[in-house]
Amino acid sequence: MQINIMSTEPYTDQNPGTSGLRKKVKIFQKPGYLENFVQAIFDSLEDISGKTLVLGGDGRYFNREAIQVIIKIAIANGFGELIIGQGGLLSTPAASHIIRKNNALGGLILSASHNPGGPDEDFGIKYNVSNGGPAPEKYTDEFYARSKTITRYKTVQIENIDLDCIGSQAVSGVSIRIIDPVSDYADLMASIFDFEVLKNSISSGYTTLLFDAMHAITGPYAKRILVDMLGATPESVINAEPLEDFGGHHPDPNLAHAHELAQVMFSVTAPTFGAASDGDGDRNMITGSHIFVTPSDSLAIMAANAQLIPAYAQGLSGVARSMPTSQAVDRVAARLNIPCYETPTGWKFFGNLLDAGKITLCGEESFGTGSDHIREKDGLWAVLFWLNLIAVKHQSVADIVHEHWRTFGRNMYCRHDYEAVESSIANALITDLRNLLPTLAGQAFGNYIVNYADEFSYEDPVDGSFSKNQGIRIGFENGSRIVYRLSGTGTVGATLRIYLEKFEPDAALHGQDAQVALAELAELAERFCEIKKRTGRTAADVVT
Ligand code: VG1
Ligand code: CO
Repeated sequence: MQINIMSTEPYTDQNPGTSGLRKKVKIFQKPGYLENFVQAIFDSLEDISGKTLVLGGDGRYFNREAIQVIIKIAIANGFGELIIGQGGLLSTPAASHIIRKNNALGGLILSASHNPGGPDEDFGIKYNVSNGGPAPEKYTDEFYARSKTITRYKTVQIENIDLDCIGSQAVSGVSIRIIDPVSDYADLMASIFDFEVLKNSISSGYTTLLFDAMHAITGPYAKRILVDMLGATPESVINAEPLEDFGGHHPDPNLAHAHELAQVMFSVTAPTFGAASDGDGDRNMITGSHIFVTPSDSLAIMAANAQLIPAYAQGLSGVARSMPTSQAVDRVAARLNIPCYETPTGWKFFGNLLDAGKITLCGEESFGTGSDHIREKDGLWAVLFWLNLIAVKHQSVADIVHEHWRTFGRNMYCRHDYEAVESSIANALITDLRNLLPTLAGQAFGNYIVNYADEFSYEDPVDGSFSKNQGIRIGFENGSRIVYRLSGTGTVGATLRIYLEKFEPDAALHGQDAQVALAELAELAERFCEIKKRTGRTAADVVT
């Protein structure tokens, strides 16, 4: 095999964020940009000779081209086997499962998740390690360091691989397997949930459902599992065909972007259950007839009811949530007498806890929930979890949520995002907040007395690794919190996220609109950071 050593110039901006390297497609198309990053990853891995690499993406614009480039670099770097989803497609959770199932060294997942796709939109690439989870920081730091000094990459000159034809072939001595992207994942789901109960609940008409795949990766998965295997009507899955530009939309499962679903769920024709997933299939939004379940509540409800699901009938070893996620799940953990871990934002921080068996379920406020079945968050898994709960509890989504609040109290919660803020403004805002922190403790603001004001850092209880500057948090004596973070997944300027949380024990007040309940906290949040004043904006771009 003839390996070509190509000389290249390093780029200085290949620092992976919360979930891999995300940039505009145009940046990925710069000469050597993709090649450098992939080679930097391979250079950082210890021994790849003869090992297996899993490869696939969410089907967005540039997915197929990127896969052909990566195949050639992977062959030149000595991998023994490449496993690729047909059409270059693999959802993030399916990729995680396939890495684990095949004892692969790792995988490259091509996605910018919920960011829009198309020639002028976003692309992304993420390396997952052998446990199937996102590369921890010690890896990503190395990828970045290597990318800054790289002077050459290796490739081979071969014909493009036919990505559409399932089967194996040997190319330059490397086995290339094109697999069905759905089958293994569907089998895994059938091993976790009670598919018989689900089928009955759907065929009897007790559960009617609507799943919005948002023209992203979950279409084929949802059709196979919900329609073919569980018997839902074909109309139950909408926007099911993956498109390179997601039909021009943000494949972001929230009430703002999944508006087609939201409209139906709050209408007279609403089915009992509605859900949506994101670009790469790891996020989920759960709704019922006339009710939206916040992701933080969803995690807590799953934890409280997990024993009703076959795979979790033994109970949970523990749970975890990212720091800005509401403390609703903490209350469940306390009741169940199991540990609850608080990690920085990003799924990579759950991997060690899952591997060590310290937790069974985990989640984030950003529409992400998952379990120890893989090492990524998993959108369809969450959908099936809820469908399974509805079927065995024989309760509506609204009843399940309201009963949960009555039992545990309600953590009123919402997040305000200010997108594409000029970086200099965002950085100054964070610096000023940092300086304000030491002055806040003990101060009273109306009914809110500051209990602590600090910057979150995390020591991994398994390997002792330490992550600092993971978000600014201001906690009050009544348990309320304001959290500020800059996003690590955006591609334009900076995105400021403000997370607001207030605990409401009084059942008579559980029906309140969260925005109303959190209005005073929102004002305090503005008073501390002055995002509106600094940017001249009058409101957040997205409220979830
Ligand atoms: C966001 C979310 C975070 C999530 C990450 C990746 O990160 O807040 O909870 O893990 O996206 O999700 P950030 O740094 O922008 O806040 V995904 O579905 O975009 O891979
Ligand atoms: Co995603």
